[in-house]
Amino acid sequence: MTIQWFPGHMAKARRQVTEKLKLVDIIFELVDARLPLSSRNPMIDQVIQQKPRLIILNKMDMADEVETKKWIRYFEDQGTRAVAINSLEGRGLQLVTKASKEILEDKWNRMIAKGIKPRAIRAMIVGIPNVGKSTLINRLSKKSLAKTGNMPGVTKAQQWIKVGKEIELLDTPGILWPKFEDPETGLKLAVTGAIKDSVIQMQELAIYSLRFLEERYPERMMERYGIDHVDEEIVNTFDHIGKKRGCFDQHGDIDYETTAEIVVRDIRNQYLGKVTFDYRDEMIEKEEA
Ligand SMILES: Nc1nc2c(ncn2[C@@H]2O[C@H](COP(=O)(O)OP(=O)(O)OP(=O)(O)O)[C@@H](O)[C@H]2O)c(=O)[nH]1
Ligand SMILES: [Mg+2]
Repeated sequence: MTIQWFPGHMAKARRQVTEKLKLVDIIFELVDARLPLSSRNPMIDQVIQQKPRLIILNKMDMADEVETKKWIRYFEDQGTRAVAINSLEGRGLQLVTKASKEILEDKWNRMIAKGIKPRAIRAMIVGIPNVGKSTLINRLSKKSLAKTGNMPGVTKAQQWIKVGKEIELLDTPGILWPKFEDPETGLKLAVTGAIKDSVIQMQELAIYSLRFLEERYPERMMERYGIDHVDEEIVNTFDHIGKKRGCFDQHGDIDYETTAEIVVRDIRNQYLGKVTFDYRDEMIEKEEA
């Protein structure tokens, strides 16, 4: 699937993040735990430069737990701290505070040694659309007693949210668009809801999803649809699922578009369980090749 964002849009978003960079001590890079690599903005390193960073794998409740652990290790092996959380239910939030303090410990100690009074850590969330930035901000702000007012020396309109005593979070996240030359990345982003359905070819997405399930989770596919493989003639598979789920048009034929929508919706609604689309071992192999 090839989807193009407007380059102007992307440049503007990038500029907004760059402008706020100097206000914060640390970046919370939010990624989708179901696709920890594919949901990153490929320019992220250039955008945030040397700023300390914590990678937050959000929506961990929807992802394959074994893979999530592997991905955390992958990022940490690369020298970047990473934690997994569920913003919707507020799970793992204390890890964010703990990791942030550890990442900035040296810097804080240096400040204290110079006689500078320690202050709260200032952070900004960045991430692609729909990754859960607003949910995390709301979750963190609910825990806090009050929003802090404008801070002297920074943009007047800038609002900060107090997270416990130790962190202050910028109330507006930075949106970084995903960009992808690899069509599979587009499909992964589409199936997890990072791309508007109006620009998605639903049947193509359903075919990708079924092939993925066949490869990774055939037993769950069996349970849901009564098949453990995708037919070489893809229409046969659509016919089977369509019939099972009663997707007929007014002539009594299988409605392929509705069948496709059902498959994609089933995955998004977790009827096929916790699913990770970025497989670490496979992606590292690809990277190394
Ligand atoms: N299951 C689950 N759903 C989540 C989690 N975090 C966010 N969501 C859902 O993901 C969807 C998108 O969340 P938002 O917080 O609006 O995402 P966003 O990054 O602010 O999106 P934009 O503002 O469009 O850039 C919502 O339906 C949330 O309920 C999570 O940890 N687990
Ligand atoms: Mg939002």
